[in-house]
Amino acid sequence: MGFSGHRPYYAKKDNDRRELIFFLLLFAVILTKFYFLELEVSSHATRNPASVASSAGIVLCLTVAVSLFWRKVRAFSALTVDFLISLLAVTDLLHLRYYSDMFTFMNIGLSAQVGEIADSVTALIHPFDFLYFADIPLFIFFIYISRKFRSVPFFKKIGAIRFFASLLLIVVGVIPVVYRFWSYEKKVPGVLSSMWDRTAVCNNIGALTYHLADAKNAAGHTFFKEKISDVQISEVKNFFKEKKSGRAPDHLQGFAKGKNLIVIQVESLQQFIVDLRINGTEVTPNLNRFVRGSAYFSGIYSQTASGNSSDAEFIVNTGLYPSASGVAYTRFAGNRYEALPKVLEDKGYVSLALHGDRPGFWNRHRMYPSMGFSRFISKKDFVVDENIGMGLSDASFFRQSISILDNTQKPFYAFLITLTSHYPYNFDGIFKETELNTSPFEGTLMGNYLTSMKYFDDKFGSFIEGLRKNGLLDSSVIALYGDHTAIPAWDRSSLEKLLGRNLKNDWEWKYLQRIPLAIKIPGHQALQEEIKGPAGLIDLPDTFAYLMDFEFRTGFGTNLFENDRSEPVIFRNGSFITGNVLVEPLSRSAREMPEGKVLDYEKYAPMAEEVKKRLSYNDLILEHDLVPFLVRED
Ligand code: GP9
Ligand code: MN
Repeated sequence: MGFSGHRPYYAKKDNDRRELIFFLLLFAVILTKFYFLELEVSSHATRNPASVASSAGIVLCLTVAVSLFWRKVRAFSALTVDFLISLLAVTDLLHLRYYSDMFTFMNIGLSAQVGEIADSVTALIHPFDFLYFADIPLFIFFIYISRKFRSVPFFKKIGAIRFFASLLLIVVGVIPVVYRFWSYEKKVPGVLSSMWDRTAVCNNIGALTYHLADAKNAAGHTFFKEKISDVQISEVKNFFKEKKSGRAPDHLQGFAKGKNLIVIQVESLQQFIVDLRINGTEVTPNLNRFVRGSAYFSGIYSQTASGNSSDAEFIVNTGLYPSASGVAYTRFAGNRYEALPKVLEDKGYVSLALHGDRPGFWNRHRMYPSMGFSRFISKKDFVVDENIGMGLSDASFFRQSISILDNTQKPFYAFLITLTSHYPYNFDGIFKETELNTSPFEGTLMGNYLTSMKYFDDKFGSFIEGLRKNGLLDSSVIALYGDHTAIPAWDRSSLEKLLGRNLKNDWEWKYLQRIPLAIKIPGHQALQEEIKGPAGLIDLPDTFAYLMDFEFRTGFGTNLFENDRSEPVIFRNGSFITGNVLVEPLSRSAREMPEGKVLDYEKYAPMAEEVKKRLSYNDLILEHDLVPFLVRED
């Protein structure tokens, strides 16, 4: 009697072990790949235990799930999963090298930009990167050898015990993932939906958990989109068709036609800084001088939402409001816009954006081409001869920008975004170069902020001098504004102390949340006056269109030079300012600013409806990529 027909006990045991070894190896190999990837994201990757557990949880769920597949396709499925996930890791590597950013499913479909990286793959890929796929032939060899020398199949049928044990393992894997999502969101609310810095997210929660969060966002936005009817599209279209522009001084209409446009977005520049003195010293003498030589708008309120700097950029360039949820720059980079750079390029301008941070921060490398910028000069392109805080110092940024602008074809639209005066305002390099007696605020957030502003001002002064020397000062419209507020609510008391004002109430606080806006019109001296009416950055594109004589068809704003402006300043949460009244429809409140006198809400209810309607149009435009329909002639 031979052994045929009977599977010997030791062979069965052996077989169990081989399959177990296969999946254990697969688990370990995938985790190792992402371990090395995370080292490329940051050489001092955080490796918080909760993040490591979450990565392990994801790989556990994947390997266990694939180990339940039908025996005959199990090997193929496992190796396909391994291949795809290795491809994801290598795609990340290439994105990191090209854009200093992680790959995101949100940007799939931005074909022009995918092409950009595809063209450079050979230059970006390193021989060692192929190691990410090296396990696959080894696994195939392992299975082949085992099959050759054993009579029993490598992969087994799934019995009940194994099935339930696997389900249990999947539950065990899911727990740390859910925990990491929850704990990170708790620490940094909104971070996983806004994804403002994907590499930072990756460094905090691990590359795999980042990808899971990113895939969840992409799926949410793709599959849970409400349908839009033709009637709705025509309604939005009519809104823009019927948008009336009020009367504005004739002598300014088209006054700056053909001039260059230089827009400077200053990080965290809040309005109270203008003309501020501390211990007898002017904090921003250069800015103050610039303001005196410009049309100065002192009633501009920040309209940004969770996109901070990127929302300010978005508002100024597109004339649209920020996204109702998530961030426009990361959610809607695939949309088509009639934004300032595109409109000006169509008029023969060259448009360029300059910023001293990594190109992937806030998804700028994707969003700028979508808005029509033909060049983006980022930290990758500047000579990084001085780094302060998040990136290139403002000193170096402004210095290099002068010669870049000098060498740029005219006319141009240059959009400059400063960086050094970023929260928490205490980067070393600032203090080395800047002297300001901030007593009694030394060493506090307020003291550091004032020093940061002085630092910015010194460098801005040199920039203006540089423009004067190369003749650009007299041939360019220069607009400067603060992107958003600087002093958080928890530090109200410092602002009260600095300004000697009581800011206890919300409307007083809101009144202080203004950001300055100054527009210098070359050759026009008559405008050196303060314009106090309430307005927002959203009004900038229409204002440039008026001054420089072009058409801007899809913005919600209106020309800031209009006489008797009565447009409400709309905030993303539906509240608005009209005249000196702050209206908050959610709490049905209307108060006079800054004193807080209670007014009859009902008087403002119709305007609240109008505001709601405009914000809903904005959402439709973003969600359904409507801009091309709005400008199409029927
Ligand atoms: C970084 C900077 C970020 O590029 O623009 O500013 P934030 O959005 O954090 O204010
Ligand atoms: Mn900012």
